[in-house]
Amino acid sequence: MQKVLLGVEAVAQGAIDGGMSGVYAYPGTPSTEITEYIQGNKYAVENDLHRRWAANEKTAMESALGMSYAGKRAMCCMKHVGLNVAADNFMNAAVTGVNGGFLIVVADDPSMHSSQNEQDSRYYARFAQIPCLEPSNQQEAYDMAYRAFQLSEDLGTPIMLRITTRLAHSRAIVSMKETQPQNELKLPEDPRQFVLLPGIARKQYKKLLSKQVDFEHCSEDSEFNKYIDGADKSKGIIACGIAYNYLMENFEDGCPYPVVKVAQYPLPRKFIEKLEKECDSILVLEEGYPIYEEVIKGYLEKENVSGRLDGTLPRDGELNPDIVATALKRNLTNLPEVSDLVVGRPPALCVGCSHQDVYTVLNKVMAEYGGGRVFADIGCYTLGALPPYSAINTTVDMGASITMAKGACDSGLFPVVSVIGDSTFTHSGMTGLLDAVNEKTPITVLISDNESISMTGGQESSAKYRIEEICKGVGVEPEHVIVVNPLKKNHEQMYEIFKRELEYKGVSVIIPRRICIQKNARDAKAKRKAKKS
Ligand SMILES: Cc1ncc(C[n+]2csc(CCOP(=O)(O)OP(=O)(O)O)c2C)c(N)n1
Ligand code: SF4
Repeated sequence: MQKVLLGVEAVAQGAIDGGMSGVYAYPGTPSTEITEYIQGNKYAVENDLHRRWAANEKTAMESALGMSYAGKRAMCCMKHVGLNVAADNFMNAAVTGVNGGFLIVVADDPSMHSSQNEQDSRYYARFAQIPCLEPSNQQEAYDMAYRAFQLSEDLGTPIMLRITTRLAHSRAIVSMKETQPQNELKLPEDPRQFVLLPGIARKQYKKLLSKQVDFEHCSEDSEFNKYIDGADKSKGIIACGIAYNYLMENFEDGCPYPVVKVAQYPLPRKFIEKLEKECDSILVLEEGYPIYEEVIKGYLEKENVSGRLDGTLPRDGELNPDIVATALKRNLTNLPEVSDLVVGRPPALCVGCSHQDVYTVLNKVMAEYGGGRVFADIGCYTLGALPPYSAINTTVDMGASITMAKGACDSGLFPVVSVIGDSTFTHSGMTGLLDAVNEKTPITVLISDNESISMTGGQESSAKYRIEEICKGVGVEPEHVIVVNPLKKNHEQMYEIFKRELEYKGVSVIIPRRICIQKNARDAKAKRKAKKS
């Protein structure tokens, strides 16, 4: 059977057909739709595959490893910066190894379309010393997700599948395979495999090191890696992941140069050595950091290797067929004109968004102090950094609003306000709040609760209606946990509360709560649809 699928959907369908028992994930562009596809998939619903959102990427990764421990096939998905959050478990899962197949899908965002950096997750796979798959098209994304569980079980290791925005969010026809049955529950044969006490961890780590040769052989034999010969040996090309697609788009009749197509790491050494022997120079095309260009060029700076490091390709941002053509010194003619309709539109809060009311009042209060600072977080409310609000001074990573506010406050800054959303608070704000409570740090935390994870499309927030209970549980004094309704008619009351709590010499939490208007409209539409059917 064939379907037209987005790259992310191809991953989801491949995992379902590959015998997965559950997906564990926290939303983040461009990975979100993998889990959403599984949540809406008939087979996944009928067979009750695990598919509920986790509180953050670390809890997702750990739960997926737990499913693998129990012998079943588990997938964990996140955007690239999510892997920073899950890195502790990720690195250690490489040492424990797996029982049931364990697939970690990481979606990178080169050019930072909706992210704060463009880190390359292939570094993490190298760091953890585990195999990494990187599809060049949607069919490979499906095939890799389908095969990854078996590969993981055969090699006894987690497998990373790295995709990037362009592949994640474009469609192609995908041929599907027969659905594999799920694994039966089966505990690890070695009861100590997952007990990383130093004595056991040392043995497990040696095991991981001894597998490195197998990983390399596996890459050389992989159906996804290829040596494609070419008549013109003046140049040999190493094309990684989607860059292979961009390369081939340049040549209707096939590439004249020998090419090593790399879609499974570690690098297939034999192919690279052959290319090096046969060609005068080597061009490395990789989407992301120049990781393998650096490896091949080496410490001695081999001069016949080019790529992002020597300026043949730009050092940052996404690749595309035109950039590859320029690197190959091909003439770019007949490029289509970009329509006048395509203009840059800065993102903005929706008209009527509850965050607008929060910033209107906050700006009024902060103006009276002049020198204070607002430490914000990541979510729709980050748009408060732009005019007309220009209300926030920092946005760094999820959870950093409360902890950075604490540090600034420790330095003597006053007043200090933190702005965080409900989902970001439960993702990684709660622990920072505990630090502040423990030291009675005089900060005011605004948890702008729109009952939704809006920035990524309105997924269910994990602590709906329980934010105030969590804050009190962490130790914020009940009289300093205040819920307000952020509507224009309440601005005066909000102003009084904000001002009073800013003056309080301890931790205070204000929760402006009103549902995101987009989420509200979507929920109402879904209800109407359900009623009709
Ligand atoms: C570590 C990490 N994971 C995921 C994301 C993607 N992401 C950005 S903001 C956000 C959550 C926003 O929800 P919330 O804090 O409730 O704010 P809202 O958008 O609803 O206003 C997510 C999941 C990210 N930027 N970083
Ligand atoms: S999607 Fe919701 S939270 Fe985001 S700007 Fe629009 S109304 Fe506000």
